[in-house]
Amino acid sequence: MKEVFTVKGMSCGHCKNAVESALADVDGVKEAVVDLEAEEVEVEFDDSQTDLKQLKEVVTEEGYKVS
Ligand SMILES: [Cu+2]
Repeated sequence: MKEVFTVKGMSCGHCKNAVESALADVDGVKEAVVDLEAEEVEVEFDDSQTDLKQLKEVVTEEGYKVS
């Protein structure tokens, strides 16, 4: 499935890469794409292996704010 959520605090390409690679490391995640301008991340994942709550936690652990 595909979900989009807001991530606050991403300011540059480094932040984009940090969020994308942290999400891509989660089992079940197929793709994570950050839109810096929109402050959003779109994640495609297998919901039998992970869920939105876990994905948001991973982003929070990287130091960014989710909503
Ligand atoms: Cu940055």
